Amino acid sequence: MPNFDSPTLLCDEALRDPYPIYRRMREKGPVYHDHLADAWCILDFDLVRDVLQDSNGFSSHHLADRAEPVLGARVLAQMTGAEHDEKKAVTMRGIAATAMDGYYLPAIERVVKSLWEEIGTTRRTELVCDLASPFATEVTSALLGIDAQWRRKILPWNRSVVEFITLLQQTPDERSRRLADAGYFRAFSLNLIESRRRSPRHDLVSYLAERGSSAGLTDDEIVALALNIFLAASEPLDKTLSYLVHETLRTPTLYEAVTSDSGNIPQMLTETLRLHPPVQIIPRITVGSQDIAGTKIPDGSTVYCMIGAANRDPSKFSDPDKFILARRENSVRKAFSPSADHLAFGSGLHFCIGAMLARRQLETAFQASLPYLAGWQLSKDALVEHGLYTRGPTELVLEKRK
Ligand code: 2IO
Repeated sequence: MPNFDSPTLLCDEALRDPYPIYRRMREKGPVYHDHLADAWCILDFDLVRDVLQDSNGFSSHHLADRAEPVLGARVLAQMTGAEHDEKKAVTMRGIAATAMDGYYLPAIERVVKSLWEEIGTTRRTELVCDLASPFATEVTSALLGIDAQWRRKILPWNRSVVEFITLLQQTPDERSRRLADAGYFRAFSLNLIESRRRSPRHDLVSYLAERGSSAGLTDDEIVALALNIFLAASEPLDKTLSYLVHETLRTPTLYEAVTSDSGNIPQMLTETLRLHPPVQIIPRITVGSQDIAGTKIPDGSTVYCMIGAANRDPSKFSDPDKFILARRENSVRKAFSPSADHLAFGSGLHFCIGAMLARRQLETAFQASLPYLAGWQLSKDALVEHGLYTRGPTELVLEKRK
């Protein structure tokens, strides 16, 4: 019988601010069974990392129900063994060939500058809407090769895909609307793949259309991958840029540190990702019964790796809720690799393949924003955050300095 005083992820409070709930869960032990969500929440840093590194005992086959209905085929996060390695390798080569080439980063810089020029014509701005979201959409579309004229059309489709995959509850009506939207998005992508195969350009869809099949990717899998990359690359990007700006403007010493020495920017990003990981939950399913820190979890159970809780584990990070620029326990050197001291990019076999790309995109965008930030300050109650599976600012209001 569930106890209704027990902390649960299925409540509005968790969407507004999950951190007090994580603390209450942690008080009950490092593994907490959320009855309402029917999931075992793992809260400690070391345990989360252990689970993510054991892809035999903790599988990601839940994506067959959570992602495949909208993506239309299996994605890398569902694969293992030689198939996984081969298809991941071609995808990573595609990302490198498209984004690490001397054209992409300057293009990002232009996008960010032109958004700030537009913002500069006003006295007040809501930065999620005016900067972070259009930035995320534009740079992700540019990577994949989706022309500007389509962006407005695909955004609601992408929203539906994101919601289908990340919302812990949905009504049958919402579910069918999202499935329909996803169908339009897949049809659009298939069309894009076929047209890029006929006349390739310098973008990731062209790359995968041309070389994907030699790594065993079917067209349906390339479509799934394109949708996966669109959501996985754009959804966390606007959130992290908004947090970077918010942390910088609310602490003058941080602003000083990043403007006087751009060498501090990677550290700024590293600590932002620890304190505000945009992906808060990484689910897994137990294969066979599993023992985690003395708690026995039955076969086939849902386990939630709670990234936001692990990244603020007090036994790992001193003063864990505080932003500390040069944290010794959060090394910038390892921050974008599988041995990172934070878990914002996951860990193990399915460690984020876009970590390096994210680093470059965000460092470029943040650096280009710094000269403009001088003219702005946070308004009162500037920041509104929302979300649990993916979480970030939904409002960040700035006003011109007098
Ligand atoms: C989208 C959830 C934003 C991924 C999923 C099918 C796979 C995978 C993740 C991240 C972030 C998104 N899961 N990226 O958690 O590709």
